[in-house]
Amino acid sequence: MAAIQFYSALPGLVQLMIIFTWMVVILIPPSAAAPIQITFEGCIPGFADNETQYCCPPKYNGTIVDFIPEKELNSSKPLRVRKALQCLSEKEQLEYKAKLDRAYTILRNLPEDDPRSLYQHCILHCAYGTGALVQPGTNITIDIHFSWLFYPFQRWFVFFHERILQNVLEDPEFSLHFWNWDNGATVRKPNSSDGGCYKVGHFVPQVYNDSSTAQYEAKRSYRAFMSDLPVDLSMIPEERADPPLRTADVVVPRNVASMYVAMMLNGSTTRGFIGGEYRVGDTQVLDPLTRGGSLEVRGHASAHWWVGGPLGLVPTSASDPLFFAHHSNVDRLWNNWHNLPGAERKDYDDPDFLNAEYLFWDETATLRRVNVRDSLSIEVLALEEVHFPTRWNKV
Ligand SMILES: *[C@@H]1O[C@H](CO)[C@@H](O)[C@H](O)[C@H]1NC(C)=O
Ligand SMILES: *[C@@H]1O[C@H](CO)[C@@H](O)[C@H](O)[C@H]1NC(C)=O
Ligand SMILES: *[C@@H]1O[C@H](CO)[C@@H](O)[C@H](O)[C@H]1NC(C)=O
Ligand SMILES: *[C@@H]1O[C@H](CO)[C@@H](O)[C@H](O)[C@H]1NC(C)=O
Ligand SMILES: *[C@@H]1O[C@H](CO)[C@@H](O)[C@H](O)[C@H]1NC(C)=O
Ligand SMILES: *[C@@H]1O[C@H](CO)[C@@H](O)[C@H](O)[C@H]1NC(C)=O
Ligand SMILES: *[C@@H]1O[C@H](CO)[C@@H](O)[C@H](O)[C@H]1NC(C)=O
Ligand SMILES: [Cu+2]
Repeated sequence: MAAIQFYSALPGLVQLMIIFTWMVVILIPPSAAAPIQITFEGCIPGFADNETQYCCPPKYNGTIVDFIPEKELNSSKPLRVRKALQCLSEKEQLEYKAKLDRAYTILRNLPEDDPRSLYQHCILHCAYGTGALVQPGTNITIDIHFSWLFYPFQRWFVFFHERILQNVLEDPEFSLHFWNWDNGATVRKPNSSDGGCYKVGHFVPQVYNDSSTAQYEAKRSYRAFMSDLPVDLSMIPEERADPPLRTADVVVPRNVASMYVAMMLNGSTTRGFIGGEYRVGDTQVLDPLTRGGSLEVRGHASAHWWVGGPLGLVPTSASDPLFFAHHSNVDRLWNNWHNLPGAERKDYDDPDFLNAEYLFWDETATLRRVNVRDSLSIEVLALEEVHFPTRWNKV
């Protein structure tokens, strides 16, 4: 109504021009849709946390090799299992802690320009998350956050990290067990069908909390070291600079509610959970709430901020080994989401989603090209993630 009154107050020619402009806008699509295909060419300094970030991947002289799961992964081998860290037996915890220590000692000691070093993991995450990478032939910066590029990127990142750990450990069965932060159940009884585990998962896993090991990060905030302060999954961005102290009695019900929103309410649709579309020509998204997926912008981001230190900031987060246990859980929850009630809980079938491509370093320091399509089934990636019973779907 207001718009019509606005038009009729204008002289006739202007009215016609406005109508013509609208016709052009309607008849000519803004750009031909195409999937984002990452290249490291043209990498520029990124920007985050009010600072320029220098995180371009190292020069690569080799050939980029497509990673094709059906060709490279042995489908007759038993699937590997990722487990909830707090539910490993004492013996398993000791063995796993020693393995992480061995692997991260190696990754920390590799030369800085070795793509498998922990340092280059951090650089790669920074490049993908601060606008250092650009769309080919343009200055349009790319960010894997706050859109449908997020979960597939993180699944591949954890996947290749796992392969690098397997390689340095010479243990092809090694799996990245997950930090089960969404599990704040305190009243469940031991149950033999889930391995008898009834421990809450909302503290920083003990295997990452031993200062004598290489998976330890001393610069995490004091919260992360406390054994009676559960992770806060419902922080908002404004609380990030100075996280409020929420004690267990307050934070546990808030976490259950937050997970319920992320997985069930806001996560009830593809758009809500996976996040919005992101195609060639689209600009970098900086605002989480415009098109970020529900779990990405809630539980996931909140846990990053709550742990704090390097993990709390995009440019440095992958320098804390806890990153990979955290993202192993995000990966699991994405998988878990498909099995929740509701017909709409499926991934996009849009070709610009399925054909989006990323680049990652593999265990031989070869640059590998992967796509979203191949990330959508964990079985294809030779993984079987534990469907650990959750509480947030019983609110
Ligand atoms: C961002 O950096 C500029 C230049 O260093 C500084 O003037 C400004 O206060 C900073 N802003 C914030 C929010 O920290
Ligand atoms: C790649 O090529 C550049 C220039 O030809 C050379 O300086 C550099 O050492 C090479 N890097 C590797 C890892 O081979
Ligand atoms: C694939 O895995 C099966 C079962 O572990 C094994 O017998 C077979 O040799 C493997 N094949 C290859 C090509 O590695
Ligand atoms: C990118 O930006 C730079 C500096 O503003 C400019 O010189 C260059 O022409 C731009 N390139 C493209 C492809 O737009
Ligand atoms: C034990 O866990 C399984 C799987 O989560 C569930 O189906 C079963 O109802 C549980 N049993 C008891 C006694 O809680
Ligand atoms: C981490 O380790 C410290 C030192 O041993 C201990 O006091 C603290 O309770 C541990 N925190 C957690 C969450 O297990
Ligand atoms: C959840 O959905 C509501 C209503 O659409 C929206 O206002 C809110 O920003 C969403 N929150 C998250 C974390 O996605
Ligand atoms: Cu993250």
